[in-house]
Amino acid sequence: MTDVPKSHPRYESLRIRDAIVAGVKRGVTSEHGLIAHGRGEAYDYLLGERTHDFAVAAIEASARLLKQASHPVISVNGNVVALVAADLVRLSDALGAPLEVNIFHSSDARERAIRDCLQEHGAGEVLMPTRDAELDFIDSNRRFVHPEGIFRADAIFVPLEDGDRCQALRKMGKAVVTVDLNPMSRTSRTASITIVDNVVRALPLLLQTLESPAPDEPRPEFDNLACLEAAERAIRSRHD
Ligand code: PTJ
Repeated sequence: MTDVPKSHPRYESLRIRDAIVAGVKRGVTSEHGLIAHGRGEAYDYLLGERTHDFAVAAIEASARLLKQASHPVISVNGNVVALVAADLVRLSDALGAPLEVNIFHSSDARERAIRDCLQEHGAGEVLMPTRDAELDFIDSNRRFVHPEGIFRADAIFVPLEDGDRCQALRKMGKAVVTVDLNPMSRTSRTASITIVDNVVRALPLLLQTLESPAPDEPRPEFDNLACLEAAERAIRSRHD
């Protein structure tokens, strides 16, 4: 960031904005991604720009679900690669889960740029969309997937998902873990687990949770709708 001092009260938020803008300039993030980011910023502001207890509970449940999955896959789009590419590669290593490019705003060039960016951050093979496997229940470009990735997955980690694909994946019987700052979005309400937090805070915490020993005592069953209600209360009260 060229001209904003670290002492600026909005420094962190401005730093993240710079990362998204750099993603657009580099060809990994779509211009629409800037608008999606702005929406996320608004919710983050209302949530006090911090990780709440309901997000920590969702992160713990996500770590358990992803660890227990027999074929977990990490689905990657242009926004998350601009913001947390290195963490996505670490997550893929920690889970032994492939990274798969699957974007909403269709573009072959952007798909390749996303793959290259992940590989610059240390990823090995990155699965790409193919014409060999198609998801059911969805008409958009996102139905084209890799036969060894999302198509075969029993659990998919897909931060900043769109509602249509989330619904399609759930209808196909797959577990979906998402990160979405909007607890009212269709994705949030359809996913198996929604982490209502900024992806830049949630990913390091998810990694930390995966790397820590699992607690001995049994954990209570995770209730996604209760978690979303807690997030809405936090937004409305601003001091939860
Ligand atoms: O690279 P592509 O083509 O796949 O496009 C990616 C975006 C994110 C642009 C695309 O999937 C899209 O349009 O998403 P939506 O439907 O606008 O949804 C984005 C959701 O993510 C919204 O509910 C935002 O509040 C939320 N969001 C935005 N930024 C963040 C976020 N949630 C967590 N962390 C963020 N940094």
